[in-house]
Amino acid sequence: MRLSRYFLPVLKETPAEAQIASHRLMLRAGMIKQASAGIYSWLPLGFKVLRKLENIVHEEQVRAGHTPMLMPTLQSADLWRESGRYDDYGEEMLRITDRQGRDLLYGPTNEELITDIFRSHVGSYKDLPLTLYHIQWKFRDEIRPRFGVMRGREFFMKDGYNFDLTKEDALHAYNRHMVSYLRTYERMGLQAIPMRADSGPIGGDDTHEFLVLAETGESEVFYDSAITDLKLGDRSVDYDDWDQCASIVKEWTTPYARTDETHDDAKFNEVPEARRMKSRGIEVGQIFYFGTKYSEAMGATVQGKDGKPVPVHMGSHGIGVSRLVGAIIEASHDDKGIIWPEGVTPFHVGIVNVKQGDSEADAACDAIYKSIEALGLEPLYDDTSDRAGAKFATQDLIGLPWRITVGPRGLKNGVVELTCRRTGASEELPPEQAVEKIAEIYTPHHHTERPEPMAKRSFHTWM
Ligand code: 5CA
Repeated sequence: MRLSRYFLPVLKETPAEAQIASHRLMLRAGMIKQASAGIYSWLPLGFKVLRKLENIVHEEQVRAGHTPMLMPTLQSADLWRESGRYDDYGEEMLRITDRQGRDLLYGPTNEELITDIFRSHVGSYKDLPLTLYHIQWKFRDEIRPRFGVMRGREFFMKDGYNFDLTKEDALHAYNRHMVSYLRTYERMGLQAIPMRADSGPIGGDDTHEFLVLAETGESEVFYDSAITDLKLGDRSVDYDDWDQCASIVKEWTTPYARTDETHDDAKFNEVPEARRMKSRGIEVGQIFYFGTKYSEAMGATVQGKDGKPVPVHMGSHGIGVSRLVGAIIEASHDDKGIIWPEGVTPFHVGIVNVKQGDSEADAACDAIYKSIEALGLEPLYDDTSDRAGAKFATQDLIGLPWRITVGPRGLKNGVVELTCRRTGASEELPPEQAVEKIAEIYTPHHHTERPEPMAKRSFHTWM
């Protein structure tokens, strides 16, 4: 992409309404614009990151054996009356009446709708296990929307629902979700710690939240620092292997890690003092096992092995996709701007022409641009007539992990400059070698967060 043809409305001033870094930086980098309280337009740069995260979520869900679909944003109130949640959900639910006087609502989650689909089409234990999910906009009329996309009213969420014959089967589904979530967050360059949590309006006893540690997080968290050493890395996971999934879950759930809702001082004090950590965290996902709560209320039964109808065991599992954009920035930025992890960056490399209009510099930039595109990577070429200083500031603000700087002085010596956004380290090298380095950096074997071969990482690999 050439910047002169893109839409990147960066702001010089820090917007007064933004209290935390990610909100400030998303506004300044031209990623989002507030449409009304807690509701945002996703401008091209923000939209690109959102789509990248969505794609990673899809790939990891499909890898775990879960099936994508799409349910609508508007739901019939009648379904929610069946489960009893129409009245229970309270003021957070946005209720709408259509011209026929029918009660609708903008879905805050989809347990009822998916259970209705299930009971209409699935009748036998032979059709189980089944896990269906979608990634769709949700609406919760939060009393205090704040921190930009972090606590929005309209937000983008992956929600998945497992249907199983027995509790044991459903607990395997729970474990499978936990493992697939660990992998998902790692690919995004994040560490998200599963913590025993409270189930709230979703219901059920077994639930974990996934928290990214950050000063600005809304939850208070208590954990054994040993858990921060755990990494899934590139170990291969067989999602049908109950024992393997259970042992990974055990590894992550043995060290103490809880939110303030379930914190237990006595248990926490058993952790050696030097490893006892108290911090704040951003909740980027939550998994639930709630047994037959919805299937009993809504008559979702299957014919069991003995021919008798049995209510299915269910769980639901959510990832806050739009919130993750903010969470990644909270975890990865400096005073100059965002620093994208390579797995989610909107463009792979920035090209800065310090002397636009200089025929040699222009030609060198064009050549680099074309060779990077030929690698299947996306460069963002700043071909505007801005001063070099302004171009660098924009690059630092929008946080592409790598920058190639091209100018007449370097070109006289046959070199360009390759700069790493995270460390600030620069090296001078011939243009072809800079391109080779970029190719090498984005080759999958370098990055455990990106286990898929490059050719398979196009937009629709999960379909
Ligand atoms: N039905 C279950 C699982 S699908 C459910 O709704 N879970 S949840 O309430 O925990 O939401 C899932 C994830 O959505 C949360 O972990 C959080 O990351 C994200 N989320 C929830 N509320 C908001 C909000 N107001 N703004 C942005 N993201 C949110």
